[in-house]
Amino acid sequence: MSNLGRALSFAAATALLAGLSLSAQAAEWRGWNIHKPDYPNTVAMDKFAELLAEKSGGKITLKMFHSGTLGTQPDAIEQVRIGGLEIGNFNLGPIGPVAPEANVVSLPFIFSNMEHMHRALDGEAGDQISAGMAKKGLVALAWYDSGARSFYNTKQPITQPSDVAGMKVRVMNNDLYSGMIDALGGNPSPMAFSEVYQSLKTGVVDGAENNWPSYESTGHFEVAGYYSLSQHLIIPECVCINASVYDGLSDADKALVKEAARESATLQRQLWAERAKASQAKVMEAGVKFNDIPDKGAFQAAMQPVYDKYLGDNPDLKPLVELIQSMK
Ligand code: GTR
Repeated sequence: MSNLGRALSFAAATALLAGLSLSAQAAEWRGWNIHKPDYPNTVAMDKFAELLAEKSGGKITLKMFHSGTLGTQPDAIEQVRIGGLEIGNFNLGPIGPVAPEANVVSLPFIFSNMEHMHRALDGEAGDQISAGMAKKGLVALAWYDSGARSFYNTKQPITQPSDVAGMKVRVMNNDLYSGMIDALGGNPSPMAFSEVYQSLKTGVVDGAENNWPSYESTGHFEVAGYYSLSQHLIIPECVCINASVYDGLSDADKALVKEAARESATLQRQLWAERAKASQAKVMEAGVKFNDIPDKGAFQAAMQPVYDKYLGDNPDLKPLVELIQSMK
């Protein structure tokens, strides 16, 4: 090799090395979120991105893609698992089919209220759920609130299980939810979040179920005006990161990423509590016909087949179910 050739290949090697070490140091992550710009989760995920950049001195940046622009939730979960995306704010509902431990939160009425859910997640049950998710490629950095989900529909108030009989009800993609509607005598229709408005409007489905903020932010209240307070599911959400990306971080970076996610969760929970009230007030003002279901006993009793199926498929998870139930 000539001297010039040697000099050039040395320069090329140096540039390559510099490039490599730069890319090893600087991370540019992409994040998925299903909600619209002013939703509590959206504001909190933007805060997470801001905190990541701040705490890492610009070494870790996160570009958030809101409003589900990068695809449906089940697809995005898969993307974060395989590393096509680094970050997602996911509801644990659609994670359940991937990680059986996480599916425990999708057993109807497993939590009696939000405090019960928080206590469980902050303790041993939460550790088992996180471990189950990590095995499937998703590390939960922090938990967000998502309130309680109740039924709404285009036809009539729901006060007892037989009111759901014969109704076509949209559910998230998870067999437990289909089983739940079956157990009430309805026809479950698993469907992406983005399709629900049109389906309610055109009569493809008669009803769906969600918390106050999502019922309001999606405009579902405009086309399905009966909201019945069944509160059958209290499902937490995660700020999740791809497990290999997380495992590849230094201990210091792991700590700052977790800290940023947890700080964003504190903000999300505050905003959530405010939005839940505001959304309820907004839909009531718009004329939604609301009814409480003070005694939910008949709905709870009807859920036995859902528990039987889950425990039949996952006998090893019985202690986790019992642990959560014992914390009521
Ligand atoms: C919302 C939740 C979303 C999505 C949606 C749905 O409450 O925040 O992640 O799961 O419900 O019903 O699909």
